[in-house]
Amino acid sequence: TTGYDFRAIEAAWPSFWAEQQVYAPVDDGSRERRYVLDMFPYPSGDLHMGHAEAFAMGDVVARYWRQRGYDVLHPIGWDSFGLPAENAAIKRDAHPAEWTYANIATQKASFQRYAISADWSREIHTSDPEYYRWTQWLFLQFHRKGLAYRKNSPVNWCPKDQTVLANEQVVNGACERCHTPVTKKALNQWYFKITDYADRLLEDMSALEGHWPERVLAMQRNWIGRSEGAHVRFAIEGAGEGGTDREVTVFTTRPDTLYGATFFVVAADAELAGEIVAPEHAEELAAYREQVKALSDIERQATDRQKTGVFLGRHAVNPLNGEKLPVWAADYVLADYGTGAIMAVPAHDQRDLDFARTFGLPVRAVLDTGEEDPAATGTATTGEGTLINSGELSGLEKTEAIERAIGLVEAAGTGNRQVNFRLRDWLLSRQRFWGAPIPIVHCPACGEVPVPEEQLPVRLPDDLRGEQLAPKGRSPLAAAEDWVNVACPACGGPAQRDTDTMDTFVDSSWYYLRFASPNDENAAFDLEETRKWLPVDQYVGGVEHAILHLLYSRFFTKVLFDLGLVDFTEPFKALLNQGQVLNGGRAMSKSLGNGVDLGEQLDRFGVDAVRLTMVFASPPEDDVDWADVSPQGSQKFLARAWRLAQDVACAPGTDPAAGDVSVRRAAHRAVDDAAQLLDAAKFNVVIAKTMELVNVIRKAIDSGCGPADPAVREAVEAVAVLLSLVAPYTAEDMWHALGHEGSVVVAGWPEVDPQLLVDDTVTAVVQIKGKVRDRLEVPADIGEDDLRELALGSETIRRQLGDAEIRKVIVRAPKLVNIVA
Ligand code: ANZ
Ligand code: ZN
Repeated sequence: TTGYDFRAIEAAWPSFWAEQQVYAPVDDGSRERRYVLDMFPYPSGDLHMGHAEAFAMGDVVARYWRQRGYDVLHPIGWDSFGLPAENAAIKRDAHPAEWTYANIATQKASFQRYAISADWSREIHTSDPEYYRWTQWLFLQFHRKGLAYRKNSPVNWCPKDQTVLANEQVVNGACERCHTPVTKKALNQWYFKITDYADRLLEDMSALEGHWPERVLAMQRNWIGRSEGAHVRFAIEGAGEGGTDREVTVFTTRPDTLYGATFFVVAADAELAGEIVAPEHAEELAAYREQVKALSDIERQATDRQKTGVFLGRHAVNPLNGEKLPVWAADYVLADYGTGAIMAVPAHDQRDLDFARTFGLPVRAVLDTGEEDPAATGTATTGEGTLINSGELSGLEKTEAIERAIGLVEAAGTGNRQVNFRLRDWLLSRQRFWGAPIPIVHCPACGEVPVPEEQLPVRLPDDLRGEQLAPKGRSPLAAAEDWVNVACPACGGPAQRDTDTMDTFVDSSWYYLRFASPNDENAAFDLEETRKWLPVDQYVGGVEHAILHLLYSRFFTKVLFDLGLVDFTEPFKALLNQGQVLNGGRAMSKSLGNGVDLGEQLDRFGVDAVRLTMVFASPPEDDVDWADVSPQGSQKFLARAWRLAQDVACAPGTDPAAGDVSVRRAAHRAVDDAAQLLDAAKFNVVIAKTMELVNVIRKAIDSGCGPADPAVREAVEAVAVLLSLVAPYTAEDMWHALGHEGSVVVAGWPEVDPQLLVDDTVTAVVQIKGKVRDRLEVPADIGEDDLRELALGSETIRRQLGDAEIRKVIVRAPKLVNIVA
C-alpha cells in the first residue's frame, strides 16, 4: 500500500464535504427527485458491524443517484424512544434522556466518520418534544376517526418487561426483546384499528410486487391471513336467557363439511364459554381456564400436544340437518380468531380429529378423497373429492359443495359468506415511561377527553429517574401525581391523564414523512414537501421488520391518505433487505464471544476498506461472513486504484478520443455495466468490474500507452466515480489528484459512448471449392471451431451444398472458411 495513507486521506476531506454541502438536496426543482432511506437507527450504543453493512448499501444507492444527476434526499434520524434506554436509566439512576442523547452523540460521530452521505440538517429524534408532539397529534386524528380505541381484553404480557406486547412482538410465544415466555393478562388497552385496512393492505401489495423482496410480501400476506369461508349460526339449546336457546356463530372455511360436524368447540378463555356453560359444569370450566391461562397461543396450537378440554353440558343444533352436537370448551380454539367458536369436523381437520380421539367423540367422513378412513388411521383427509353422507350436498365436488352450502345457509337465514383475517388490531399502549404519552384525559364526568391540539405536546415529566422508572405492572407515569392530575379539558373538573405511552412503532410509522419538513412547527409534515419527495424511492433495512414496522407504516400511510394528509397510499416504492454480518458463520453475539468491533476494524483498515469489504463480500441481500472476507485485500485494491490517480496526475488531459482505444473500450464498458448492475442492486459485481478496470489501466500505464495517454486519464476518472459510491475518501482524494476542484460526490456519471461498447467484428468469407458463397460478421477473436460451426450453419451455404457430401473444411479464423464438397 505504498504511499496510500488512509488516515491522512480520512482527515483531509470531511471539512471540504461540510463546506460544499454535497449531501443536502438542491431542492430547486431543476432535477428529478429521489428519496433514499435507511431504516433509522436505534441509539443503543455505538455503531456496530450491522449498521456498517446496512448503511453502506443504502449509501451506494444515494451516491449512485446523485452521480446520475438526481436531486437526492438521504436523511437520517433516531428512533430514540424505547425500553433499553429506560432499563439503562433504572440501572444507572439516571433519566432515559441522558443515556439516549449521549449514545446519539457517539453514534453520530461514528456515522460521520463512516462517511454516510446523509443530510444531517434534517436529523430528527422521535424522543424530542418537537417530534412526539406530532406523534400525539396523529394519535388524536386516528382517535377522531374512530381508529384509536380502548378495550378490555386479554393481552400479551411480558412478565419481565412488565408491559403488554402487540401480537407482532410475540415471537414463538416469547417476548421478541427479552425472550421471556409471554402470558395473558386482562387489561384495558389502546388499539389502532388496523383490521379496517386488512383488505387494502393486502390488495395494494400488488404494486410492490417485483420491488419488494418476495419473502417480505409473503410474510405480510401470511400475517394478514385472509381466509374465505362462511359464518354459520348454531342454536345452543337452553343457553339463552331464561332457558331459551342462544345463537352462536362459527367461522368455517369448509362449509361443505357441515354434515361431518360431530361436536362444537368454543375457546376456553372466551367470555362466551362462561356464558353458555351449564351451571353444573361451571366449576370444571373455571378450573380448566386457570390451566389455560398460563399457555401461549403457540403452545395452545401446537399439533403435538395432547388435546385438552371440558364438556359444557350443552348441545348445538346443526342448522343444515338439525343434528345435536355436544358443546366443549378447549384451548386449541383461540378466543380472538374468527368468532372464537368452531364446528368440529374430525374427519377432515386434524386438530378436531385429535380432540375426537382423546375424548371418544364420533368421526364421520363426508368427503370421499380416495384416502383411507380417518377414523381408522387417525389422519384427517384434506384432499379434493366428492361429497358423501351429506344430504343435498352429496355427489358434489368440494368447491361446488362449498358454494352450495353457503347458498343453503344464506337462504335459510342461518349463515352468510364471510371473509376472515388473521390480522388483529394493533395494541399500542405500553406501561412504560420512555415513549410518547397518550394525549387523553380521563374525566369522571366526560369520559375520554382528547387533549386539545394547542396543548400538545403532553410532555414527559423530567423529574422521574432510576428506581422510579422500574416496572411495577402499571406505567411509572401513574406515580407522578402532579403530572397525572389535571383539569378536564372539557368540563374543567378534576381529571387524570392517561398514564400509558405509545409503542415506539407508532413513532417509526411516520418518521419518513417528517424528513420532508423536519423542522415544521405547524404540522407533522408539509403536504407540499411530501408531494415533492415521497413516497420513498428506495428503502433499506433488515428483514426483521418484514411485518411490524413495514406493515404499520403502510397502515399509517393509508390512514393519512384517507385523512387527506398525503396523496399516496404506499410509503416505500422499493425495499432492499440487506443481509446480516456474521462471524464464523454465526450471528455475532456476546455469548459466542465472536463479536467484531467496528471501531477497531475502521482503525486498522480504514473506513473505505471496511465499506468496500461490506459491499464486495456478497449481493446486498446475502449475509456477509466477516471470517471469510479480507479488509486487507480491499485496502490493497484501494491503494492500487489510488496510485493510478497519482501516476496520471502529472499528465495533463487532452481529448480522450485521441487516446488508446482499448483502454477507452474497457472504461466505457465498465461504466455501462456498472450502471446496469447498480440498477439491479448487484453492488458486489460493480466492485469486481472496477477491479478489472483498474488492472487494465495499470497495464496500460506500465507496458502500454503510458500514463500520459488521455484515455488513461479518462479511465482513471471513471474509476474515481465508481469508487465514490463505496470508498468516498479514496475517491475524493483521487479526484483532486486528477486536478479537479469540486467534489467527486457530484462529479456526475461518466457519459458512455455507445460506439465503444460494440464488440470488434470482422467479415469472414465462406468459400465452397474456392468460390466465395457467403460473408459473415463475426467477432474478431472467434475461434476455429465456432467459425466452422457458423459457416456450416449458414442458410446460404446449406442451400448451396444441398446433398453434396462434405469432404473437408479448411478454417482460418477469423477471416476464411473453405469447404471442399
Ligand atoms: C370446519 C372445518 C372443517 C374447518 C374442515 C377446517 C377444515 P384458517 O384457514 O386459518 O382461516 N377455526 C375457526 N376459528 C378458529 C379459532 N378461533 N381457533 C382455532 N381454529 C379455528 O382456518 C379456518 C378454520 O379453522 C375454520 O374452518 C375452523 O375449522 C378453524 F375440514 O371449520 B374449519
Ligand atoms: Zn370532564
